Amino acid sequence: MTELPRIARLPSVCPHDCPSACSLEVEVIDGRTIGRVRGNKRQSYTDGVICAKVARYAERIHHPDRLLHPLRRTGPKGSGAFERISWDEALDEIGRRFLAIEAEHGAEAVWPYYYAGTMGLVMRDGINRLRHAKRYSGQFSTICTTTAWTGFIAGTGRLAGPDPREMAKSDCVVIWGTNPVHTQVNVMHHAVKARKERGAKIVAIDIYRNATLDQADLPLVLKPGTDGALACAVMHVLFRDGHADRDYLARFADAPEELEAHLATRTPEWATAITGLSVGEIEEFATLVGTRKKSFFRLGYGFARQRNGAVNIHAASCIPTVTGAWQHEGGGAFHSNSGIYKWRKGLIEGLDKVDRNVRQLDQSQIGRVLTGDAQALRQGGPVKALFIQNTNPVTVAPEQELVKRGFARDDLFTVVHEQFMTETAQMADIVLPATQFMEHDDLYQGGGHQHIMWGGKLVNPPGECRSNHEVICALAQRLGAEHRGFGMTPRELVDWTLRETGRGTLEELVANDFIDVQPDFETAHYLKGFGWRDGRFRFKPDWTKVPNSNEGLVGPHEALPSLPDHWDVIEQADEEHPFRLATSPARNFLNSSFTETPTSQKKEGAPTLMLHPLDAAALGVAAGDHVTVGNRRGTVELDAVLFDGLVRGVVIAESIWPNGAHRGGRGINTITGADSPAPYGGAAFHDNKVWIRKAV
Ligand SMILES: Nc1nc2c(c(=O)[nH]1)N[C@H]1C(S)=C(S)[C@@H](COP(=O)(O)OP(=O)(O)OC[C@H]3O[C@@H](n4cnc5c(=O)[nH]c(N)nc54)[C@H](O)[C@@H]3O)O[C@H]1N2
Ligand SMILES: Nc1nc2c(c(=O)[nH]1)N[C@H]1C(S)=C(S)[C@@H](COP(=O)(O)OP(=O)(O)OC[C@H]3O[C@@H](n4cnc5c(=O)[nH]c(N)nc54)[C@H](O)[C@@H]3O)O[C@H]1N2
Ligand code: SF4
Ligand SMILES: [Mo]
Repeated sequence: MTELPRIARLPSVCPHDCPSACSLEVEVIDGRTIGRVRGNKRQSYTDGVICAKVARYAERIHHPDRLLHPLRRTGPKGSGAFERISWDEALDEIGRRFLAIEAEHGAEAVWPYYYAGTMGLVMRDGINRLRHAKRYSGQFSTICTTTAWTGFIAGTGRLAGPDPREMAKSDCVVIWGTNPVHTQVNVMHHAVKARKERGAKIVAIDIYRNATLDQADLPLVLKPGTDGALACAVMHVLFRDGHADRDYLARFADAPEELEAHLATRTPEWATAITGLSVGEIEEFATLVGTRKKSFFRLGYGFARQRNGAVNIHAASCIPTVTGAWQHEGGGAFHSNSGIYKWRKGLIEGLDKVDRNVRQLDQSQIGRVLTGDAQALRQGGPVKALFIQNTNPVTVAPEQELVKRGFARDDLFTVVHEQFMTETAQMADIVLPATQFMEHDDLYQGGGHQHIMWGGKLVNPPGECRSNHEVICALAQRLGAEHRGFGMTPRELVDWTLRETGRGTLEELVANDFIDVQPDFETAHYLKGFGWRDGRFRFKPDWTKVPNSNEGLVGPHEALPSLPDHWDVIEQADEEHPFRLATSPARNFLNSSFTETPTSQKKEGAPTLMLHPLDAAALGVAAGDHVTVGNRRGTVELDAVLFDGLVRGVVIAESIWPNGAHRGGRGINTITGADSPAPYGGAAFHDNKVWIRKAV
């Protein structure tokens, strides 16, 4: 066992799938025990602030239910009957079964499946090295960012923007389609600083009066999937009232005259009927961002989880172009900085081994894939083996009825490498115990900021837990997969990656804990031009040429509006399904992570459905009643909570509870869809038409 120092406060990085990617300071009590976790004050985006669930991380890392040993299934799938086996037995069996499946059905019958349970580059993405070396089926990762990134890049040409710390220097922070009080506390921290120090206004736009809207000066609650209409009406007012920066538009935009003409009919009255907002609210918002040039649009993922999400986030990003806000410190639009890092991940991901002929299966369609949907399988053979790291699809993926049916297949060999016995691990043939972030070394980047960060091993893992990298390398050996990366340590991979990318060395990074790689002001504010060849922002994007996917066009992409608009392709309520459901994030969970920690469970209580009191009355539902929520995909049971911070006809189930936490054992993703939103796919988790009945 490695000797670890007995030091009080050591640096680390939060590895969870969160744009804040906080720089941490961990109290290390001894070689295997931690105390309190705090935000690092030296890193200027984190600025000492982290969320409560990570502050109490001792609960998760020292949880009595951590998986400690490899397990083999002994009863029927999903029965929970497992026996303890050794690592060698586990790895040998996986090797044997994968090779046999490959021999009989071809390499594409094996599907390595992963996501961002850890955001560390080595531990998250190393699975792709095994995939590529073996020509296993590819994964088209659609579950989170696809619609949002597509929509943002459609205008700017690049996934980057002004330094997010500039929020604190803004005169108006517009928090749009994200609930940072729950999902990324640091946004709130910098926005509130701007209000305190310079009297900035905070606008927050969501579909219910959530914890962020409660703190806003101008909270706007609109109907789901109508943000494009709001953006158009705001721009109509900006042109009408002389707040458009015509000089800037002439220099930096593609089609300002066409946009202005198009917007002539997109009046606040027009938008009122679509969004449910009042004319006064729209006018007030437009005047605010028209008169305060330093307006910072912090655009989230949430409003892009609609079938028209790409169009809506693009429409929102057009506003600072009309006002010219991009030119000012504290102005412009920011969604993600993922475009600034330009990592050379050749060794981590084994990119030299990529075979473009191997099929790419859509992550969000795992239910369809496993139940033999020919289109989802790209007309190829069935998936016979799954190797899963860093994700919990049996809770988080849409179309759960298909997902569960697929995982229950007796002819499917499933390996799950996990920290806990998740609902996915429960369906496995072999379960492998994984380290947590403080138990291994890795490299991190901020999506919502601009730091490269080092998270070194601080404590020894419990039991026989192994890191993702160790498991991938051990499997590679048994599977005859060859690549230089399998013979390297995480530190060596990080050092090579940093050097190749031109970001110094491991030694330098470890010495500093993090490096600030924010591009210069003119680049970040697109003053040298937007990310297109002509340097002009696209009001009229060519949706077939957004550089965010090589997977081709999907969904009703032929019908995409050419200019910002309300695009009516959402699941509109109808007679059979009078309500629209969104599955917004719960504060004390992070997707399905932290659903295992007692404090988070206690704070969240039970799976609930927020319902407008008048809607509840019409349904004969009282607070605390069980309700059944359904659509053609299935049904789920929740406890009714009456809340008037909703537009009538809209309901919210803060998520993601395990399926098993619901009466009947069906979770919220039973009723979400896996159809692909245009133009490049994604998952429309907040766009569901449903019916509601009082449960019997
Ligand atoms: N506590 C907590 N933190 C998290 C997560 C979590 O589950 N819980 N998840 C993590 C992950 S993986 C991600 S990707 C990020 C995502 O974080 P965000 O960018 O905040 O995105 P979402 O969590 O999907 O949703 C944010 C908000 O969008 C709202 N919304 C839904 N539809 C619409 C719409 O049509 N218009 C508007 N204006 N708003 C809409 C929802 O009600 C919700 O309040 O958060 C991360 N952080
Ligand atoms: N209804 C609804 N569904 C949603 C969403 C929604 O808003 N509504 N949001 C969607 C979004 S944005 C996302 S990103 C997905 C996320 O869904 P997931 O990617 O499944 O995220 P988590 O539920 O956090 O599960 C991550 C798992 O990885 C494990 N893990 C963490 N670190 C490691 C490690 O180092 N090694 C190994 N082997 N395992 C590790 C954790 O224990 C945890 O069980 O969910 C999507 N699903
Ligand atoms: S806010 Fe996000 S990145 Fe920061 S500690 Fe919490 S989960 Fe981690
Ligand atoms: Mo996500």
